[in-house]
Amino acid sequence: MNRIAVIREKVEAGQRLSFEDGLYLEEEADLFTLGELANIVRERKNGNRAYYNVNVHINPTNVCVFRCTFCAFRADLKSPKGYVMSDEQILERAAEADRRGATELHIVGGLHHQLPYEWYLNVVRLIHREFPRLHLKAYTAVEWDWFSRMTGRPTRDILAEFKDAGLGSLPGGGAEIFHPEVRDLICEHKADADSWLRIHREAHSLGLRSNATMLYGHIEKPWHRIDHLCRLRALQDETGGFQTFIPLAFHPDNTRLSHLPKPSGVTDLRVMAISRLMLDNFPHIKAYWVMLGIKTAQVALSFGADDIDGTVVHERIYHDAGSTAPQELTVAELRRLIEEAGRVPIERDTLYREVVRDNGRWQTGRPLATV
Ligand code: V47
Repeated sequence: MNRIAVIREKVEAGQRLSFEDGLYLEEEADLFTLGELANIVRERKNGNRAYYNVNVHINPTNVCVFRCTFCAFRADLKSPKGYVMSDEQILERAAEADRRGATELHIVGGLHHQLPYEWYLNVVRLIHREFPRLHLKAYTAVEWDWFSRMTGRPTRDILAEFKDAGLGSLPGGGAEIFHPEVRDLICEHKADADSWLRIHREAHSLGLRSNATMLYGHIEKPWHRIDHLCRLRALQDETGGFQTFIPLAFHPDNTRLSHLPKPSGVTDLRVMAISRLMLDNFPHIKAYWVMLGIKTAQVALSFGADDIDGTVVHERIYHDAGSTAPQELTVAELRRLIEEAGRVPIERDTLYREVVRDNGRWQTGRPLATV
């Protein structure tokens, strides 16, 4: 039997693919075979459903001590582009999210040279006090590592303190590519792979769920991507705390890697499918439409993805790096994209519970209680 037939048998039997299988898929498999195999796993895990949510992004500051080569969002302390949102601006954004019926606020930003630990804690505390129903998916492992460096306190204690203040879960950013051969070249100073993984392990042990990402299409080789996926899979075996994996396509505009081409649509779909196949213990794979563009995100629903993220609004990280996707999609647009792809749209909250809406009110699960 040839190699792809062996891999097909494994996928059909629900058996785990090895590192070598992953590398073979990267280097030898054609796009349609990848899509077909990934779709088997996608439909086994999530049927014909495709999830979206109603969310709003907030990036409280873009000032950052680090200079990751792929980032167009960050600003130096004294740069005219740098900003720090006031408490009033932060609360107004949360109020906007609430008015829009959002169930989630996605909060990430820079590691400011001068803002103290308490400022970051206050962002969560402030919003949670005023809008306790909004799920706060806040701060990447890189930020948690920074808080620990600033205070000298263990990340686990910090996570516990934020949880008490209203933290709901962790987004998946900051993972980039774990292997030091790549990581040391694109983001030398920030949290390394072991720290990223340790922080997610600690979050899971505190009962917090989290997401994971991989930034691809820059200087990494296919085997770095497979290594990255295998490391995530190993941690998920241990904790089961990851909800969704989001492959992030590199956008080169306005970055120090602007000489590199953008990954092609074919690469986007191949990485999506291989991620679905390798991460056999992740319940969800997200096609983040802001990063992929709407058209590729729609097609990705047949290449392993079962989620397209949400309404988003106010996204900056990708738009600063040249994303031509709109700033926002309405719920009607999200549902139409999903239906046109032959899937059944389901609104979820951050923890993948179905959201039921009635007359502008929302509730997770049934029956719908009055709010
Ligand atoms: O960690 C930064 C990436 C990430 C660029 O958890 C870039 O639900 C491409 O993690 N080109 C932040 N990528 C975004 C992120 C995320 C997004 C949506 C949903 C979730 C979730 C998480 O964005 C960074 C980095 O890997 N990034 N600059 C760029 N020029």
